[in-house]
Amino acid sequence: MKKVLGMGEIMVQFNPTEKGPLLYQRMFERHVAGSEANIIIQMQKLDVKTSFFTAVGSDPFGEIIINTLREEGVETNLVKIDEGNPTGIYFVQRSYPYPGKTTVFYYRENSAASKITCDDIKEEVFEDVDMLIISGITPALNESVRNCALKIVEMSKSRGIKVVFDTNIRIKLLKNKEKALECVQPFLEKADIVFTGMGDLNFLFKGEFEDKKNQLKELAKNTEIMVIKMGEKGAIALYDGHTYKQDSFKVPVVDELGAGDAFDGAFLASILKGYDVKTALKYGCAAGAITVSLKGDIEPLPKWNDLKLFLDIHSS
Ligand code: KDG
Repeated sequence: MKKVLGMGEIMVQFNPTEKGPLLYQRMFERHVAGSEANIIIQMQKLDVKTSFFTAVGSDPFGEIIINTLREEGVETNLVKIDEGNPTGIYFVQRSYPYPGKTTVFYYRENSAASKITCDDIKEEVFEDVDMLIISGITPALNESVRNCALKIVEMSKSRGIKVVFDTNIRIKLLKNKEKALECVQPFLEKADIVFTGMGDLNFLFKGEFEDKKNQLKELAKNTEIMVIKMGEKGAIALYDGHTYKQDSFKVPVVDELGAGDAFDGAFLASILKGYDVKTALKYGCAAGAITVSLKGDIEPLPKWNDLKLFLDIHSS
């Protein structure tokens, strides 16, 4: 088995000890997170060899990110340390104004990761890689990162590397539907595996669920597997002319951030392990449920034993 490569921004996350308005929060826990990194770390925890391509600032937050990747076993030789720009950070507001929902406040403009350009892509990026993970957050950062992300996707495809894309629309970065569609379209067209969520589907397309699904299928013509995550309603996967469905596992929600990434990572690791799509959906939903029940995106990510234990208890 070769490596799975992730590309995107990794930030330091400040997550309040209490739920409620950020305005009144005084105590914060420090975590590390970023959609693609969450997916990669979930895969690494499920015994997949991984590596990450990004940039961090030459500051303590950058050091924390590199240390975290190393502790989790992710290769860091493609993490550039940018002397001139800082590491991005963000704050989280949990369960307010809507119970169970999380809001983010970014401080990532001009961050080291947002300054990545096509010149940073060297042949060593693709060495020994057989799958690339990228999400809609990365091309939404700015034009230069978008071009770099597209180039990595194209270079991956020409080297036979499978491309995985999660639409991951962040309204704070992409504002309106037109911008979001323009941003994700070229990636959807090229991806071998596509993940999306109901929120993204509702934001991007009009009509009933079936219409939205068909519009997505129309854009993602070359996709082998398409997965739609539906939160409390579970998830479906479209593969080889069939639709597979998995119900969600009911758990108390502490922090929903990162659950979709946990899902992607566990689904992909299951497929790489040789499980069928139905089983991969089950592991994906279980990983998502485990992740929403704790704070932080990375810390709750389960290993195989945790997933099996969770599923044993749920089915008993
Ligand atoms: O998927 C969770 C991530 O979105 C979040 O933790 C941070 O990567 C992040 C972002 O850009 O919002």
